[in-house]
Amino acid sequence: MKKALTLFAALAVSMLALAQVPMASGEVTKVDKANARVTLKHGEIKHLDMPPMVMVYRVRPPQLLDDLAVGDRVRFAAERIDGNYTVTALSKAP
Ligand SMILES: [Cu+2]
Repeated sequence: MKKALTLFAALAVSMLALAQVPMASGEVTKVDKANARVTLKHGEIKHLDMPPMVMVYRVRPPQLLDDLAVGDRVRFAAERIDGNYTVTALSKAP
């Protein structure tokens, strides 16, 4: 029971963290599954102080790259983790 509660608490915290990262818009210009990297042409990302640009992001988890192709328009959450710009959530834009 205690284990389940701890798991639930961890899940709630991670969902909260996810909810606090604003989603940005972008277009995929390169998918690098071997290195778990994606290149995105993105709009302004205020919480990271970024103007629109093309840049490479680390992807965690790498499975976010499954079914992703060059030219796809996406919504994504980017965070700075250990000094690396990292995509932590990603979905194709409708
Ligand atoms: Cu950028």
